[in-house]
Amino acid sequence: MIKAPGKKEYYDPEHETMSREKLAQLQLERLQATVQRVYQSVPFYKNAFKGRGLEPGDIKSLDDIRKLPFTYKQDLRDNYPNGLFAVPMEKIVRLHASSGTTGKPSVVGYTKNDISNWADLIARCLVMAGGSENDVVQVAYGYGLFTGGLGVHYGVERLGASVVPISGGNTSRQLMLMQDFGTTMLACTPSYALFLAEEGIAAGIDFKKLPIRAGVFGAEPWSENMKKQIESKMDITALDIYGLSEVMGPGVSMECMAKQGSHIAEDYFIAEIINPDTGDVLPSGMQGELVITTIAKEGIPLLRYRTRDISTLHPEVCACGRTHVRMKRVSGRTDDMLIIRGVNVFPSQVESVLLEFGETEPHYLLVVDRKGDLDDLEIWVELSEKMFSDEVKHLEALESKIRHKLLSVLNINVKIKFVEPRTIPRSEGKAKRVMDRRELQS
Ligand code: DLL
Repeated sequence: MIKAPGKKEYYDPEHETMSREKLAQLQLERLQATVQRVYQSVPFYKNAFKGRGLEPGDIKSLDDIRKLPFTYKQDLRDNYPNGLFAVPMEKIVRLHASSGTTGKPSVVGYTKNDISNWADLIARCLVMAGGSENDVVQVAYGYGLFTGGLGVHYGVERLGASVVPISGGNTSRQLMLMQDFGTTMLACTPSYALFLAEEGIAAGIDFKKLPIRAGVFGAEPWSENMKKQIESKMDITALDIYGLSEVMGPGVSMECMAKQGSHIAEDYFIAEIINPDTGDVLPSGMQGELVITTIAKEGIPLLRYRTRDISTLHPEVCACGRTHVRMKRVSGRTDDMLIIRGVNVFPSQVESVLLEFGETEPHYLLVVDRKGDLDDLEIWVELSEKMFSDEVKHLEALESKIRHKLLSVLNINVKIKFVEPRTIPRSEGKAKRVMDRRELQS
């Protein structure tokens, strides 16, 4: 199934390349309307406003957003399932829920307009990755309550490309269809993309000979080195797509071909970076927690949602011509951050170091224990078949190199344990990088 190549520069040039001045005006109008709406229809927000002595009319400029209360994941849970919805249930056409491992999930509801806007935003993202109606997009994100599968699906159709709704898993079938259907774009988590690439190579597939040329990968943090591995193994351009169910799902931001960060769809969302401890807004370029206000959502509009994701904002116009602010790749979550002997450690830092040497497999696990009163971090790293049968001396030297590099990056001593090929569990969705056994022991 071969389609002719076709290219569009922007999906929605008017909004994607709008002057910052016009964009600010649009944002203010949409923010004011959202504030009015939640004040009138969501008791949770009305109470929060009253508690602060705030009226919707007090939001006169974009800077006034700082007067608004934050919204936390816990607020969605406390109002489970639909207490924060701003419209009656008859207006809701779809429900999704976030992947919570404990307790109740946070539930999000979409109106017809929300679903349609989301499809437009994903179509925008696909065009950023060079997509057009001539593409065949294999959606290997999970379908279901998770927003990845269905979210991307409707965007592919909106663009007019062909969607292969295979969902996650069943790797050999993924590879078969990729070849038979002439997949040109792949959408899945980066860890699953890497797994597909490795399995494909092991099965003798030469990706260079396939039409696949781009990947839209997200839903979990990944490093630049991981990106390079996927790109070289699959012979594609790998781009980062970001989003979270509470705020919409995939498509909140998307990396363009200039690869200088991901553009946040600022006509739909207002982004801020704050100091997670004090809640103060930080100036552009400084790292902190990303906070998002939805300004065009009907089902469940959220004010200043605390994403817990750590990033940086860059407002300068991009080489691609888009004016929307770029966020740097998410380096981790404030709540995924491990504190080992008082030092902050993110799995993505470890990943970056491991992949830098290129001698181990990109499969690893951070195992945290408490020995006596001390935290102990051991990093399990998978060896390739070749390395596994290598000389002990070589392995010892590699172990020492990795340990020293990690000491300089993390500022703590860690142990490295090499494990046999294919022993670290693979995931078809979000990868699990940490095994924290500290609580289990105490
Ligand atoms: O993961 C939505 C999504 C689906 C995004 C497909 C991209 C592609 P949740 O399950 O609610 O929604 O998880 C949201 O995943 O707060 C981040 O911590 C993480 N995350 C999502 N995208 C990225 C990314 C979907 N590109 C949480 N880089 C977010 C790093 C990401 N982390």
